[in-house]
Amino acid sequence: MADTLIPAEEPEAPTNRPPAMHRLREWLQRRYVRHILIITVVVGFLLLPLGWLMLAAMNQSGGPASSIMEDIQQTILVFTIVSIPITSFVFAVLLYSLFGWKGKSGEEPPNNDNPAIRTNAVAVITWTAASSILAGFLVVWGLIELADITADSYGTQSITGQPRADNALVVNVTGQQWVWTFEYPQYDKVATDVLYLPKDRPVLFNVTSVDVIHNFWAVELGIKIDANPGAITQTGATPNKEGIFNVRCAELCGLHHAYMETEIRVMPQENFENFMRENGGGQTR
Ligand SMILES: [Cu+2]
Repeated sequence: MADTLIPAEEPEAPTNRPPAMHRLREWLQRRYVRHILIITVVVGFLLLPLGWLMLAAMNQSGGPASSIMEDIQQTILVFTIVSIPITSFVFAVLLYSLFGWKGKSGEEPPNNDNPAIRTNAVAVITWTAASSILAGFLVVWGLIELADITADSYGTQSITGQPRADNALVVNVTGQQWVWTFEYPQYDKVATDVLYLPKDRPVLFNVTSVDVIHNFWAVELGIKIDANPGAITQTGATPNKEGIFNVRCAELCGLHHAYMETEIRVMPQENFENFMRENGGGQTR
């Protein structure tokens, strides 16, 4: 009779097996389990500075310069930290499989007659609950921050697109290949190629383009919105820090897209008024 192929089977759990907690403790005492857990902790600690490193890189230009960007950075930090235990565990299993789980040639594969861990109710419930709590926390965090950011950026305008706050500054932003122009309608339409903003005053941006699609990205203010030809898109922010920050184009728009950038200069309200007056724009409202 020809050999029939019999699929490899997991060892059956014995019917008189000890309680789940006991088996779990036994499982945790196995050498490879302990090694993987130790590598997880070591890799975790090595990854821990990553969140701060990322923020340090983002803050090289002196940001965040608005509550929106503060929220975004906090979210990046929290998501990085929450993902570290999972990342380190995956890396630990990978590293152990590559370097620790090797036999010498000619060695028999280890004979494992214990039931697989996936048949252990305590272990299954623990890891399902842990990942659900982590994922649930991130969803709730994300939704709360999103609501905050939306309120801070769009809270500067009413449903009809008018500035909501009485003292809101309106800036008309125009993108074209490959420069940005900023017009201040409340100041006799002064126009500049650097974005001048007063500190602590809500700003409403009316964004458009005269040629192709660009994207107005005020990096340290944490806002980014498409600049479409023939349409006006709106966003807003309240700069809360004086200094020089960056505007970039975030939509591939042709040959010099990478150079389509300029500065944001956030200054005290008084200096802003003086600057506008010197450039021919007495406040008209
Ligand atoms: Cu562009």
